[in-house]
Amino acid sequence: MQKLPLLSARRHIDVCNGDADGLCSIVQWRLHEPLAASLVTGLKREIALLDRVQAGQGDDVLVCDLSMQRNRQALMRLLKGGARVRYFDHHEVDDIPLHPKLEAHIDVASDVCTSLLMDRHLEGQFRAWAVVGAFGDNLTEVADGLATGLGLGVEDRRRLRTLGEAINYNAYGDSEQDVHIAPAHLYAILIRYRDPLALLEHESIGHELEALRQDDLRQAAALMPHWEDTHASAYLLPDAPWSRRVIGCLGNALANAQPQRAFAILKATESGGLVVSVRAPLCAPKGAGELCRRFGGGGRSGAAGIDHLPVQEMEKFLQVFSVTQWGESFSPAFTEQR
Ligand SMILES: [Mn+2]
Repeated sequence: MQKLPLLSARRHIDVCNGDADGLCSIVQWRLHEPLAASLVTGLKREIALLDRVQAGQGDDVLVCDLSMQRNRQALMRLLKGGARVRYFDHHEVDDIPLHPKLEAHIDVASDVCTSLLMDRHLEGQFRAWAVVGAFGDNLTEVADGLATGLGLGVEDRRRLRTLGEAINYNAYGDSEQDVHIAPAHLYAILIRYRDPLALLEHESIGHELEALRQDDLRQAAALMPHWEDTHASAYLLPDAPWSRRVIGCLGNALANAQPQRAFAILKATESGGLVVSVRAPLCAPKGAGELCRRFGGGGRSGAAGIDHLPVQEMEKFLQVFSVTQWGESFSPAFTEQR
């Protein structure tokens, strides 16, 4: 039977984090189901993106790599309005609503990311894109293993890694003025290619982003740690366009270079506070989320953050950071001291 062209009023709305994991999840889905869809995305820090979505009866909404916890109200509004929602994510969530119109693919294991959940759902159809997303989320080992399974050699694996890290880098900034290309515009380039290696061959964007990322990392490398001991280091960054961009990949770069060490990166903000990013040691990725939650932040066990730390809390934060037992829960002895 011949398929009729799709002329219904049904709208397709894709919503994702503007980092590599988010964008590469949507890319996989839209290569699989190439329908005209509108995209709602933003910078890394813009999490409550479902608030911006209007959809109702008969509409299809795809959500990728956005905390369900942080978008729950908007999700319930869309479901009640009659929209069908497919939700793929790997961020912690207290409970997933049961609703006939919600299809949730949530897995918070530390070795998965949203691109990998999409890859699982699509049974590896666009695995090279899943690999790019996973490299972007710093799941280097998993990504490298999957790429090897695709028969890719060391050079191609390195290319996919660089692309993932470059896309991820591009999502960090306070506003679109800080970043090289708005994530929505970057998506429009990515989706032209079924194979990310072909994108690298035909487009300059991957190489441009990587060159800028290296420039910003060089600026950061010139800084001395604000505090360090044998197992952890804390850096204090000024508020500048380069530091607003580099804050995401600097943690990964430091963690990859010294997998035994925990890192805290504190950056001054325009409003006079600090934004904090914490990495547990790569080889014992536990404790970061717990530490950040004590200061009003959140995140996963291996990587977490605090959106706003008052300057007067900095010393207290550094003190708790310095006594954190990485790889296990906080020691009872320390809990009693508080
Ligand atoms: Mn992610």
